Amino acid sequence: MIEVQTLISHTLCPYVQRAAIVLSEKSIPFDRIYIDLANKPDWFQKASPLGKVPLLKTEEGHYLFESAPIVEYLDETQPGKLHPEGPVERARHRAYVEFASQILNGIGSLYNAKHEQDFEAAKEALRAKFCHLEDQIDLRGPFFAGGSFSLVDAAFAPVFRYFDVLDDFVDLKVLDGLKKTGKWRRHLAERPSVMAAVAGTYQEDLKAFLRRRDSWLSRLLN
Ligand SMILES: N[C@@H](CCC(=O)N[C@@H](CS)C(=O)NCC(=O)O)C(=O)O
Repeated sequence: MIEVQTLISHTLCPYVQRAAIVLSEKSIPFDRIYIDLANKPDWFQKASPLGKVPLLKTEEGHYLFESAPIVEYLDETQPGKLHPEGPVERARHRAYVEFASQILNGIGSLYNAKHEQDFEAAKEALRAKFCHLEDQIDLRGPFFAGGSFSLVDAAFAPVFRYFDVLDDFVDLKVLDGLKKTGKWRRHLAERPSVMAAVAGTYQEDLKAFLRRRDSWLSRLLN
């Protein structure tokens, strides 16, 4: 029997979403196993040397860890390239995938900030990163690099998903006036692979997670 690939997941993890989006973009059937990160099973600890999701169990039973190598593995082994051909453009795309990770760290600083001053500083740092990003987005759209979906899109869709939830509660102004970013964000939100990357309970689950942070943002959500 041919095994399908398995994505070892957590319901809220943006890095897991990257892999789920790429699997869907490439129409690869896959199973998901959800891990309680507060209570990691032994098999997971053994398979994941950094103790993190995502993990991808390949059809041959190999465990791959870290979202960037996982999505590159999928891109190299399955038809429909999501990385550009040229080495310079490819390096630039890899850099913007890392940029998305740094923005995710910034979102973490925002929702963990205990005091207003740290919260405001995290907001400003995020705003500066998005202002830089705005200038990097291809004018033609609808994706980061123009007409075709890339791994950079898979990395940023989960970033924007945070703002879709936060916008209901707080006027962060982090993305205000960034026209290309706004268009790109709206387009990604409607992409079937992006919509399918999380469960229907994502919004409520994220809100509950943010409320439990006991942070400045938690108070704004309550
Ligand atoms: N650099 C990693 C980051 C993955 C990551 O931070 N995963 C988080 C969940 S979103 C995790 O598993 N954390 C382990 C823990 O909370 O114990 C990647 O790109 O895959």
